[in-house]
Amino acid sequence: MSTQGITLNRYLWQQYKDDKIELDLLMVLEQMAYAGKILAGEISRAALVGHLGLAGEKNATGDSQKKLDIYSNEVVIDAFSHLGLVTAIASEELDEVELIDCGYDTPYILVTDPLDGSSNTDVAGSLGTIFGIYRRESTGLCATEADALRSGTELVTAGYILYSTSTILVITCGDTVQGFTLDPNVGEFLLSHPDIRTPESGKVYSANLSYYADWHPHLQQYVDYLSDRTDKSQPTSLRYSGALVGDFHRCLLQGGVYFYPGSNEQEDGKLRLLYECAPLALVAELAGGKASTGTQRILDIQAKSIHQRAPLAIGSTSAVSFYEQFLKTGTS
Ligand code: P6P
Repeated sequence: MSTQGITLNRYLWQQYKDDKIELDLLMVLEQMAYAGKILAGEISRAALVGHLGLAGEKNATGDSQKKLDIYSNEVVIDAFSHLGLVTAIASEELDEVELIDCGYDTPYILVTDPLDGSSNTDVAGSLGTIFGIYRRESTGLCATEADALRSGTELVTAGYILYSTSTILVITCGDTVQGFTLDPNVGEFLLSHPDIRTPESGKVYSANLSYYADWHPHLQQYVDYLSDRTDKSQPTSLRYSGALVGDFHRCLLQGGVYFYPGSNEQEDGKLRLLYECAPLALVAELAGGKASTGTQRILDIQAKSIHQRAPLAIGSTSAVSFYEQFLKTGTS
């Protein structure tokens, strides 16, 4: 490894000196990276330490919780408790917004899916942590749920950690998107994907086609069009891992579109707006991509409840726009 590797801390310190990031936000991102390092190690050892399988509970949105879901949530909470920077957390694994550090001047709110892709935990599939940071608006000693019910346009920063063949931290920093790869030999995230830009189009589309029969007819026609593989300006290769973070990361770097639409059974789909769709939508847009429900920009949606769901189409601008057009008209 080159000794010239730029660590996350060195990168963020330079951004601070260039007035691109505030010092307290630097610390918040460092803490998220710290949680990611712990989770990367624990996920890779899960089978050896009894962390596979179900925990026997369901989370607030009815998903069966895996042992790693609960462990990941605890790691993230511990990383921010009593730090004096994050006053409350809205998490997929918590029924309500959890106050973790009351204080009149504790500035930030964390929204997070501590472990995205839980169906992959027992089969060594890719997993992720999704996070977004809002500046607190309330002024009392303790934050309120309203501090977390925001629109994505208010996010101060957002990103994700992908646990796969390597552990990659992607963050928004100002109006840029930066990627760092964990070097386990030194325990540091090193800058590996500077200034990420999403290609205008791409080969891959990512969706669970087993729900095809339950989708809007226009969406069925869209999938039929892609499956025909003759329009090379649109995605022609299907990739679906069961982990949004991994499937989105592919679209972010190589272009393409991930979509999880509403259906006859679930009108707003499965994904949660606050801690899955909005943080990734900020990453997508700052990298030159697009994120919508199919009819509305994700970042414009004001969250009304912390576990509110939203349909999602995210990735290359042209691919998402084509998806929106087909959903509206049923034709190319
Ligand atoms: P399905 C994981 O639970 C998740 O939230 C995303 O990471 C993933 O893309 C999707 O749900 C998988 O859902 O219905 O295809 O199993």
